[in-house]
Amino acid sequence: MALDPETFNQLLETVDRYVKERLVPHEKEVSEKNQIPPELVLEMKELGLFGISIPEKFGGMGLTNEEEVRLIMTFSQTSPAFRILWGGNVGIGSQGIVLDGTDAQKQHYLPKLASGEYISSFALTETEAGSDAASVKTIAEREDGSYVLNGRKRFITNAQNADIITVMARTGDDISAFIVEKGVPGLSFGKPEKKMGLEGTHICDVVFEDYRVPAENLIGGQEGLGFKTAMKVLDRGRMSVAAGCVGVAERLIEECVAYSLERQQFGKPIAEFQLIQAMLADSQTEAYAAKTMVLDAARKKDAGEDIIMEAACCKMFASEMVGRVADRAVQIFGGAGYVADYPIERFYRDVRVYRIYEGTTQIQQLIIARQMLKDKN
Ligand code: COS
Repeated sequence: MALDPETFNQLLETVDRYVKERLVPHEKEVSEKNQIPPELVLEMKELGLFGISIPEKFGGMGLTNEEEVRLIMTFSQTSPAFRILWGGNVGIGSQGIVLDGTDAQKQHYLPKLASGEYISSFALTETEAGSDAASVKTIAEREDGSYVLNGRKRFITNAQNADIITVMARTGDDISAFIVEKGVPGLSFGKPEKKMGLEGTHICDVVFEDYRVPAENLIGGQEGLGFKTAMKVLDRGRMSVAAGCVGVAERLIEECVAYSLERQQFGKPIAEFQLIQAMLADSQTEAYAAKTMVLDAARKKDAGEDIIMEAACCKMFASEMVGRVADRAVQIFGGAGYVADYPIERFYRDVRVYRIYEGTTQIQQLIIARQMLKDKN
């Protein structure tokens, strides 16, 4: 454990209190204004959330994988938009540098990411690349001491707010990863996309037109490492997404229990009807199964094991699970689950993307089966 158990439990209690007292009351406003209030962003920076996965020597908390998923589960009992704000820095935005960056890259960028001074983002997806990660067309050509980037990235979360973006681009036949800074000519953004849910989180295209990135921003200082960097980053990101799904499911279950005890039909609370109880029990069982899986995979990773297959299992099961839990929540709330005055309708829309981003369910199935069959034939 990076923290002693008592300190870690205090951190979880602080996060739990913060979520309930500060974030839950702002969920509706964030959804309606499509913006997280700046004072909440500041508070989340002060809590150290942006740096939970960054080593202590670079100013982060350096949590173990188990601690990290437990913290994410606790934090995620609110709108996913709040986690996505700092989740970029913790997961896919910073991990390319943590895992494969040069010492100079780590020293320069990680303290800024850990404090939240820099917001980061991850740009792999293009019109013809996403699930097929190896087919990126954005090109990086070496010229003097720089690389010149040309291409268009698609649906990139947090891109417009980001100070740095990890960009996958083609250097000859291989893919390389670059740390791209904002405020340099040649970088522009597409229109903010109107999404099904996740208000408060923004996605847009990122366009490179003769954008010059210094050669020292090539992650790892060597061409051709980018594909594996992206794959390793996504393994880690999938654990965070799975932990986020568990947190949201637990919140939805809590809402369902409270509502079914309060809502009266046929002269008694609907919680007394066995058909409602069956839905509660199914949701509880599935959330518990997902939680157990995520904790097990995180512990394996802490023990130094390869968890490519487990991360994909967790992402697939937890994202499908939270979809079913949200669907049952709408059913238990009935009409109140379908109108926007109650939070269920919002969560139902928000969680749909979990089955898509950071690798669709179908991509996870492919990864799981490949790992199962590897070296067997
Ligand atoms: N960790 C480390 N290395 C990995 C890896 C991982 N998780 N996955 C693959 N690699 C390595 C392989 O070992 C292989 O190395 P060698 O060339 O040394 O043998 C190399 O990377 C190429 O791997 P592979 O042949 O499996 O590449 P594919 O193009 O067939 O990959 C999948 C196919 C589906 C696995 C890949 O494209 C993928 O994960 N796609 C989903 C990406 C995604 O999540 N996109 C969502 C948008 S980004 S938020």
